[in-house]
Amino acid sequence: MSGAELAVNVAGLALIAFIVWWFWLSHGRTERAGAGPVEIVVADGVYSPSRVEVPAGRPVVLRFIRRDPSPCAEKVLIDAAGVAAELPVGEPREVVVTLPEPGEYEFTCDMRMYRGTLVAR
Ligand SMILES: [Cu+2]
Repeated sequence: MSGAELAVNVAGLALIAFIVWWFWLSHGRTERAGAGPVEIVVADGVYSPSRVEVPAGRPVVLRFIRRDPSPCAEKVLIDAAGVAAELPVGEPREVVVTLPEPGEYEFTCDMRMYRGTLVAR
C-alpha cells in the first residue's frame, strides 16, 4: 500500500467514525428534567435529546423547538400523556406532561419518524 492510499484509507475511517458519532451518539444523549422546562430541539429527523428522564407523578414542562420545516415534524404525540401538539417552526411550544407510573414512554411525530423516549422514575 502506498502512502497516498494509506492516507485515503485513514481519511475514510475518520469520516466513518464522524458519521457514526454524528448520527447515533451525538443525538442519543439523555437529559434529566430539572426545575425548569426541558428543551427538545426538533431537527434533521431527530429529537435532541431523544431520551428525557422525568419524575413520575409530577407535571413536567417539555419545550419543543422545531427547526425542521418539513410537515413530518409538525406534530408531537405523547400517547401515554394524551398529548397531541402542533409545533410552530422556530417558535418554542411548551407541553405539560404528567406520567403517573414509572416506565418508558415514547413520543413521536405523526408518522413515527421522529422518536423519543420519556423515562419516568
Ligand atoms: Cu414525521
